Amino acid sequence: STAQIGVTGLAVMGSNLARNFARNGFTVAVHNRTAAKTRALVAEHGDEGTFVAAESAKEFVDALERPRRLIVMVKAGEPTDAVIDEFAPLLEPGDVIIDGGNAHFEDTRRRERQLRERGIHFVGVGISGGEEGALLGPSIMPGGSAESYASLGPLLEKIAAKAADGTPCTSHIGPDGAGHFVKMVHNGIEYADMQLIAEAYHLLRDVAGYSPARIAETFRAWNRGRLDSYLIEITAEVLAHTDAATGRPFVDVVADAAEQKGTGRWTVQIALDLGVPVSGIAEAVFARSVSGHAALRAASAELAGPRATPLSGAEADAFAAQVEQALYASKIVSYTQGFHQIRAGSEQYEWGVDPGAVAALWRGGCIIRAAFLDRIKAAYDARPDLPSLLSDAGFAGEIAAAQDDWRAVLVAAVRQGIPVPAFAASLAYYDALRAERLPAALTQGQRDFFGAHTYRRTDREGSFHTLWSGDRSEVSTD
Ligand code: NBP
Repeated sequence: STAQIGVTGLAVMGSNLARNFARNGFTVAVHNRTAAKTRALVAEHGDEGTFVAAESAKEFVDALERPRRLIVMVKAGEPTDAVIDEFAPLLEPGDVIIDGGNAHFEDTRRRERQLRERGIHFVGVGISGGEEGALLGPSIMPGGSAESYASLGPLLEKIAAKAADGTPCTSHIGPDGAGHFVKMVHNGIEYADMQLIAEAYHLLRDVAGYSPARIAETFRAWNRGRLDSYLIEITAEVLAHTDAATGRPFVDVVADAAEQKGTGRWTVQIALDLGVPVSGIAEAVFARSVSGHAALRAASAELAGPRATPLSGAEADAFAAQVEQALYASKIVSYTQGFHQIRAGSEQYEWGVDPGAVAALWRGGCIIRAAFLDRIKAAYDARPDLPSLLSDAGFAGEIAAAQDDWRAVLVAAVRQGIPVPAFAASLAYYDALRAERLPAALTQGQRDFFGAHTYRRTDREGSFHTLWSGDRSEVSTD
């Protein structure tokens, strides 16, 4: 028993994670259901560090130092349960099973509960950064007992990405499902970020009249400013790419139907359960869904509406600058909504998640890594009980400065018939929060009318009902 850590499940993520541990000086036990993959990993990458190849579950468990730390990197869902069921009987109290897959946090809560009864720590770890991140340094979001983090944390800190200031992009998020929950919201924010960028692209293309190459340049320039982020960087790469077969811009030969694996959908489903308005993320999920409805779109192609007339010259450039403002303001709103969801989840499940620490560990390794996250960390460090990111004076000031352009971009989009659901939802959220009175008063009146659902008044305590089908007098219902 010499290995400090074990990885079972050696598809792309597991192999790369195992190699990352080995390259950082850890002895890594490796195991896969199909043993040929284990042998292939060691044959191809054995020189990168010290691997202990295990063919059977028993061999794997025996290779691990006690308390054992074993990472499960198999397909999320039933395969994860199958692997846990296989390994748990071979383990001893104090051992730690780590699920690095994209599990639903409710599954993680269930598995943690079941294993805790046997004295085994179960750590649900959200890992972001894709294949390359797993190998070179991902952002790691571990949820589980403090005791298990004490044992596991130092290893994770070693293999995690490092932020610009050198801090590892991992820290203990909270108990049981907290890590997978935060990873889920990360993915929801990723969906919103991607949709906002897509809408900006659409506007630059059809309203500013820019070519894909020109838009790539524009994103490169934005990436040198406050929008500096991995997603903006790769957007420029994708837009600058030419299809070898046709010589056309790559973005023009790809089918315009976006797919999804489901973590964005989970974010919205859970937000609905928690009652948290994550409208930007929801619009991003629905936008992918709309794009995929080929028959519906084909049947709607003749619907009336304006065709965009592109601008040119200085007008186009001025519009592009406004789009940058709209994109930045909308991005602040989607992070505001995502952090609200994290706070709500943390309260619901009593996780004690530190939002500033979450912002800190998203600064490197993950898909939404961005210079902007330093600002979010600073906002929460200054005021850990910040009710909303929009209550931070810095962000509020930036939105105040951006909002005229933000509104102008939406006006242009609406006039020219360009769908911008995430931009529009973000602005609507902002305006709803700042409104002195919302039409929700009318909604309450309607609910009282048809269902006697009662309402509260602005001038008196208590709950009331109007006798709508009688003499319309008001009765107190307390
Ligand atoms: P996959 O999700 O494709 O899973 C393949 C692995 O699962 C193989 O090792 C396979 O073993 C094993 N497996 C299956 Br399938 N059923 C099994 C069972 N019943 N018992 C034992 N092993 C079983 O691999 P991946 O793309 O590397 O992803 C691993 C996890 O990481 C997933 O949960 C994924 O959602 C998550 N994740 C992926 C990314 C990414 O960028 N791909 C990023 C972040 C997180 P076999 O070789 O014997 O078939």
